[in-house]
Amino acid sequence: MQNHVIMLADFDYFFAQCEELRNPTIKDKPVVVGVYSGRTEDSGAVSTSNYVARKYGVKSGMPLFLAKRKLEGTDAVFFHVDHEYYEQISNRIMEIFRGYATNLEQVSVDEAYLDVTEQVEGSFEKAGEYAQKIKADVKRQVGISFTIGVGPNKLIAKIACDSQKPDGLTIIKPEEAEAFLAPLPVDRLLGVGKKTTTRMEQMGIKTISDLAKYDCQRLIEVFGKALGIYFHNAANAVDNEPVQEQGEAESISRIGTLKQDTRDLAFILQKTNELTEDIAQEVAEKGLSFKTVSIYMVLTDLSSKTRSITLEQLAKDKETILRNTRSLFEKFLGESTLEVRRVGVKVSGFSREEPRQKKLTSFFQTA
Ligand code: TTP
Ligand code: CA
Repeated sequence: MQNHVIMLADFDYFFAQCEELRNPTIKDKPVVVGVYSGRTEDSGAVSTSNYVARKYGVKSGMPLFLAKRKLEGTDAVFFHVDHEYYEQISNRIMEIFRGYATNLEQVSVDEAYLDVTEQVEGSFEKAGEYAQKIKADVKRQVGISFTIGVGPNKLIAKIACDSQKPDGLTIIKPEEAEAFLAPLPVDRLLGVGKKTTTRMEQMGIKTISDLAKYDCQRLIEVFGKALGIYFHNAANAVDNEPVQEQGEAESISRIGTLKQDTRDLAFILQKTNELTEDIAQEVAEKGLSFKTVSIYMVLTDLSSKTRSITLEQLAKDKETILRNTRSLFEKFLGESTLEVRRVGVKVSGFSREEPRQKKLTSFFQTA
């Protein structure tokens, strides 16, 4: 049987690199892209930063004021996130990738798997050259650099990719896969978070090699059948998930910060109505119908809550979103005594009438 040759491409410091692309003079300066909450000039969080800024200790998720403090005295440049622009760049690169792969699976705005088995005739030697060719082509046409991991399946390609960034290329041949994984900590595997890591530690499992040797039956007892088998296979470098085009975006959402914390329904609805305008427009552009309307709020104690309503039949109009958002907020305010700080609206459960169009829409993906 022929080897599969799978690549994962992950764009380097993506949002910040996009900003460098349209402002070439900032390339050697620390560059920070932030989500500004709009309250005070500096409130918000770092979305990402270039590697120059990272040297000063700037990290994704860090409060912006802290990033500013770390970069004090430098000629750092700060930007507001511009998802639309990053998506345009991303779409151009994905289109180029399509020409190089039999199957392309875009997993986020800056990551995609390419099945290139046929193109390189199952050869990992050829895969190295082929990866360089794709990198050079995208660099020439779009001007963006990225990192590629190559492996016999998606699992190995992903971990290979993470092992050397930026502008990296790491190739793991099938016969090297187990040894490559063996010394790594278990949390490098997709699906092994903090809780699972702790649980595994209690069982004496620290590295992927420990996990690979662990009794599979016992893993099933602890984690359930599906997860137990997944952990066992993954640790043994076994992954048969095909590279396949993903379906629709699962939801369309918008989120915003209120000018002040409040429990006033009219005040909240004023904001959510604005958000709904945007959502309704995107729903119409994409020719979608939705089955579920949800609200999202961050309260004064910074806890977040969501509430959803499933419609009796598919809808596509703005009024349905407005009406259900209103009734969800009315109900929520009746249940909670806290003031509301941020609000969001989301529609999901799509079906489509018109041909698909590619666009990534994130799930309440602001900080
Ligand atoms: P990542 O691929 O995690 O990070 P990156 O591309 O900035 O850096 P690199 O891959 O070189 O390590 O995330 C992709 C984009 O997603 C990133 O450019 C900005 C966005 N993002 C956030 O908005 N918040 C976050 O906390 C993270 C991790 C990423
Ligand atoms: Ca990236």
